Amino acid sequence: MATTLVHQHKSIAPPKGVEVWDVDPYDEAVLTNPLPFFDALRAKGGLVYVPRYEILISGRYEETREIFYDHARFLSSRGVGMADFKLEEPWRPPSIVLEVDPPEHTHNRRVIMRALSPSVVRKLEQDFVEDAERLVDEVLAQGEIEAVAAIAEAFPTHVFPRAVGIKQPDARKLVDYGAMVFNAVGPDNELRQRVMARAPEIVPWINEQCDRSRLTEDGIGATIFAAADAGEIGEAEAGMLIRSLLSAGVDTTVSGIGSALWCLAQHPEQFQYLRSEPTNLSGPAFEEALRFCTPVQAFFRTAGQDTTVSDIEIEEGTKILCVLGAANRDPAKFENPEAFDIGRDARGHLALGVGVHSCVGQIIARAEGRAILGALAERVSRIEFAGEPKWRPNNSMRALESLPLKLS
Ligand code: OVM
Repeated sequence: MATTLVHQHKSIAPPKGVEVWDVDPYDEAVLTNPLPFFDALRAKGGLVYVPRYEILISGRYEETREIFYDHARFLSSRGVGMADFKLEEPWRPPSIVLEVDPPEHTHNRRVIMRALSPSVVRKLEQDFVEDAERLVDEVLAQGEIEAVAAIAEAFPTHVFPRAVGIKQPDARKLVDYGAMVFNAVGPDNELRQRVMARAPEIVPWINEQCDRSRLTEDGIGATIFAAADAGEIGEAEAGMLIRSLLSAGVDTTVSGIGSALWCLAQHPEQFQYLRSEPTNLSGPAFEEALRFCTPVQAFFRTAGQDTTVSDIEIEEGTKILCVLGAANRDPAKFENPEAFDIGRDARGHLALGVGVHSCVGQIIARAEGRAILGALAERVSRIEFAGEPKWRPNNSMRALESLPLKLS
């Protein structure tokens, strides 16, 4: 029997004791200015029910961490977006690392983990630093720049595809695919439909890059195909893991670096502090930017069984939106969370998730962040706004549309 799913997932009634909040977390005004939503969400309880989507939302640190950490009760295999893959056909073949549970997840993740290991990234890091220094010299010579294009997009789209071993990278297609992937986890709203309309020009190109013939023999991609040669995974799976690198490795770091620049422009005293010790503080500065302006604002999990969180009864099939950006500003976890303070201990933030699905590329992401912030701190004496920054609405990613800066 064919049933129409109103919300792309099972219909769920509000659990006893949770506040019902008629908010639209996907309203463009919320997506581009999420802080008031975060505060209200945490104030209303550990879980809140949103009738227009029949979902639960979690915005406090403790509950968000509990749900994200417990992959056995809160599944990824039914999709990390609003659509339940058990009931709706996904827009693309599911990721074999993001949209899967253990034990398959464990097996596939191990292959990528090895390809992105600390020793691999250590070898890349010197190149990242040199590229960052070259880029900073270039933008410094221009004086006024639009920093989303000139730094936030330029840097990751240069260093990451090269590290993967993409022979013919196309920065625009990589960034636009990221926009599709991260908008796809939202409801089927206008925003999602607008980016999905471009799938025919972007998806085939992405899929082509996942073929072994498109990859160099010395990159991260080649290491993944070596696991196929060793019989650990199939050739098709290796290609799917390349797709994961291209899905998760570009927009995330573009957003993280852009937001870090925005934070430093807004807090000149923090940039001066960073300049006092670029080597020691570029890591903590990037970490604090991840907490303060969390790139992946929210992912869903699906309750695989009837369960409880903070005494709230959750029915099997419930979609729970875990708002990592709100959890990262929870005063119960972070002292004075509304202060951007690169001297704080930001560890424990949920920007890179927690548990078995935590960001598998975090070592390389951090190396990129440190390289660019370190180069800025070494070469630039002041970062100022040269116009109004604009945020770009996205169903899961906090990202800038434009960031006019003056560097001196
Ligand atoms: C993937 C992937 C992994 C992490 C994040 C992501 C939605 C995608 O494996 O395709 O963004």
